[in-house]
Amino acid sequence: DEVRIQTALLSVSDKAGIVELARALDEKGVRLVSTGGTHKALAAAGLPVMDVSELTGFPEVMDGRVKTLHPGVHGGLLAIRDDADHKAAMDEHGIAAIDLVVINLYPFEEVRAQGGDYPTTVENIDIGGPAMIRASAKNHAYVTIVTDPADYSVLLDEIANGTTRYAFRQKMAAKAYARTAAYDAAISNWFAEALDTPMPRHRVIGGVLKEEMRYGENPHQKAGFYVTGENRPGVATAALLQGKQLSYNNINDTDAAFELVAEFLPEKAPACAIIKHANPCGVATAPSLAEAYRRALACDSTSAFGGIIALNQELDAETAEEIVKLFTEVIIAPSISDEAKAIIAKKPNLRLLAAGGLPDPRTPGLTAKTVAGGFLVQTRDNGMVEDLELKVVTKRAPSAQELEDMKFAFKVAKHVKSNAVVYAKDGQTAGIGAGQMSRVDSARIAAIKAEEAAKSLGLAAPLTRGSAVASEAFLPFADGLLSAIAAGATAVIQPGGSMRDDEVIAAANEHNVAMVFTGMRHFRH
Ligand code: 93A
Repeated sequence: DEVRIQTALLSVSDKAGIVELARALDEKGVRLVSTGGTHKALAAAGLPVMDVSELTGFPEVMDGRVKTLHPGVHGGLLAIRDDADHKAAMDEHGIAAIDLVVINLYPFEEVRAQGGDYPTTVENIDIGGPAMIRASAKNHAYVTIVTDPADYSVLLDEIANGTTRYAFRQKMAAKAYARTAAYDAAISNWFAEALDTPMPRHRVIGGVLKEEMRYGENPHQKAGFYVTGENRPGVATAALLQGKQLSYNNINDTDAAFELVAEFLPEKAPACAIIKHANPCGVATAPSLAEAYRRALACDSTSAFGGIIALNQELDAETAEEIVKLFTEVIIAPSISDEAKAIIAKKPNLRLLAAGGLPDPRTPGLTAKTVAGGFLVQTRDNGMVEDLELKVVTKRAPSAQELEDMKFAFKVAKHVKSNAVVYAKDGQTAGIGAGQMSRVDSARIAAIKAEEAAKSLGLAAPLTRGSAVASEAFLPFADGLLSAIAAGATAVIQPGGSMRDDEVIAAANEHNVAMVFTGMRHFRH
């Protein structure tokens, strides 16, 4: 099953490493054929290389739109080498066998991510490249296809004796189809965006494996991290500066933390979110980042142990000093100062991620969830309280401070598993109730957490006293409201829209509580 590599066709947009690869192939006596730009680069390096138009007897035309789309190329890729008819066709038409194909495609994904204009993006849809990749991969019985510059060294190891093995060609063929599928998925997603139809019949959803994890949510499960190339700064694009590889749960929680903290604009105030099991156990804004961390921690310092910390701006030395006092699994921030890096380095197991920016909470994008036999897809919950028309429904309107706390609490509630009840005061969560089947239970749990926090901080009264409370979905009855009032809330924010809104409003008025309706729900399951 070994195939000797005699002729290689190299056609790459990303020219990194191609001269070195071509030189190594040349030294093995491999004949090199190449397209315009690649040919130029190789010839400039003094390598003997044939232009593909020499091979086809047809020039590159139409600004390179047609350069390899020719039977002289595709016949050489697709011919079954030991089939008499195929051989006869090759002889008759002067088609030469191509044994190795090295291609990377026009950078459609990069151009799209950089917001290229429409015609530029269209021009970056590669046609000839995917055609050659798919032809070579189909004929992997004879042809070796390389689509990733990271595989150049793997290839050179493989062909140490001048041949490739079937198992290798098969593996590379599988990778090649994943590449063309992901490429077409990116084009399909771009069209969905351009047409503003996020859920059309013809959209393909796909991603490529970024890394395999040691295990999944539990040690007996396998797991991989696939990326869609959306180029949203986040856990998918973040650089791991130190610490062990991220686990499945780390990635899930880090994403939850970073998407939450990104709701708070860095130019408004430093913010910190601490996450456990994908739910926040404390969120705060403050004049300094270190203070934001301390206040987020104060909400539930017990749960924060072994948690995941997300920051909405550069991690500085002061905050790093605070964070290393407690056991933390992961920190993610847009960037990390050099002093902070040095401080975190004292905890070598702590995973430190620099994301290079914050994910834009208003980006549409998609989320997916599997069900038995399929998966559900929806656009991201990109609603933001700043964009909503808030309606005061009680006799008493909220004070400016109450309104700020309401918005803060509602933002956090959006990132808490339903049913979610969040108390907040002075830009700091006071108590969070998550994931209960009954909303009243969530409200009670949030109040209990606040009392515990008050005890551990030595406060005379829990922070819920005089707080704003948010419910991510409407309060169906007055009971939830009454338990929040009992905990000390003076202002309530909720979507509204229950059949019993009147009862709930009446109860609020009776207790002189201010309530606003957002008109938008934030279920999260
Ligand atoms: O414009 S294409 O769709 N038409 C072609 O016939 C074709 N052949 C190769 N794009 C084509 N390619 C692509 O050109 C390759 O996939 C590669 O990305 C690029 C290399 O071009 P050059 O060697 O001229 O820089």
